[in-house]
Amino acid sequence: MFTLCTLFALFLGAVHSQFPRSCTTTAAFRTKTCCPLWEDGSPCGSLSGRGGCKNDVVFTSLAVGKVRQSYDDRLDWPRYYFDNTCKCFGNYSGYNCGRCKYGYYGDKCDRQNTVVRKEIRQLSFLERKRFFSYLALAKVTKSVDFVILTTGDRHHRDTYRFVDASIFDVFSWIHYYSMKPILINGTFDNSKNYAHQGPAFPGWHRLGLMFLERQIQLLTGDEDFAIPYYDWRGEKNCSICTNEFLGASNEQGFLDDNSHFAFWKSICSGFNYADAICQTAGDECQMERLHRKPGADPRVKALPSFQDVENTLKWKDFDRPPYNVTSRRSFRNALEGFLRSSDGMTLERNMHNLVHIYFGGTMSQVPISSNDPIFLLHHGFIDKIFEEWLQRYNGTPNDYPENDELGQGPDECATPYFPCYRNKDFLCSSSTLGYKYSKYQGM
Ligand code: KOJ
Ligand code: ZN
Repeated sequence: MFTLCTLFALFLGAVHSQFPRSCTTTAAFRTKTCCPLWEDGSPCGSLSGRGGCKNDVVFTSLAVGKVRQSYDDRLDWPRYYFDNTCKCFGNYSGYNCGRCKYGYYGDKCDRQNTVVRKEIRQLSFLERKRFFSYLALAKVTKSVDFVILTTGDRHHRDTYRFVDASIFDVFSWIHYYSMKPILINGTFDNSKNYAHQGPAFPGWHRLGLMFLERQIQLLTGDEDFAIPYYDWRGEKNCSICTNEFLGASNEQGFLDDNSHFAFWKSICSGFNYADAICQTAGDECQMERLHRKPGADPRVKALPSFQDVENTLKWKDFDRPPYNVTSRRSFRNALEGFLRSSDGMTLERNMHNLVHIYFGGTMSQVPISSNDPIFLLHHGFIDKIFEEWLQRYNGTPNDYPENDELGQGPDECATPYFPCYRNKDFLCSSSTLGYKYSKYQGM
């Protein structure tokens, strides 16, 4: 075993590449340019009118004009790495304008499709099997488009390495990377991150699901693939934690050997090193199996109720000052689960956060929670509630507030997705992004 692992590690060590794989060359970093050639041989497919290489990525006021020694590579995303990126025209999208905007398909990106995300218990036997097969494929298929970052010491850029990961693991890593403590002037701030605890939370996670959904559509050629959701309202216990669905757990809290994800390993396990990034990436031998202990945490008496969801939806303001975990009467903070939804005043664990804690194990640890596929189903339902709010109050990008959370400004790029998607742009009907939700239990 030792020899196999060592060999594997040496093999991966030879891979030198970063984010969009084709933008990880020395030349790309030196020129801070990520404008890869499209099929027609021109950067961003400019010869075919798909897009152009532009220096106009939005960036935060915080960074302007300041020379910073030891600062976070994700601030002003993606400026630390790239100033010039592809700006795509019409329905074209992607890091080289070779893809279509969400919701569009075809060579010319002129075909629309709206996929339907269903409650997992609404899927037919065949649809469910297909979902598990697709996930299995995404877990073992190396991402052609993207590579991930690992570092030994974030203060030293020469320890930054970009390695291969599977499509599912790229998705999982994005969540991990977004919530690493933020490095400012050489010290780490543990209290903030780019995906949680602020107005970016609903949209950031919406984009995460869209990203993986599209990657799986491209991988399988199945344009109708949609991630299912789990409506946990009023559940006495987790009824999908069986081997037919998301897997039962054994005595130690590992997933049952006969379940679909029994032998999946978490990328970035052992995440608790302060100033490195995902040191276990690429090292199969250091990665841990998925843990889950639904209902075992004494702090969680029950999954959120129908009434909890209704109460959350009654907060008309998308978010409110100070736009963090202490925001009162804020839909975002109630949904994220730092606020009691009935009074909008009491700060307590609820909704999204409570469900994470309910599952225990991998799901209850923010840096690695996205490794467990039940994360997709939980966040699918969180996104469905977000969508319900958008429809009830006619939410638009204008409802997204200016705020002080790093990387969470309305015009900042959701960090660390590539290319840039603005945080505020997810406050729109999901059907304009290419998907909608089935009705289930009255919602
Ligand atoms: C995991 C997460 C999250 C919150 C919790 C619990 O990913 O967002 O666990 O607080
Ligand atoms: Zn999260």
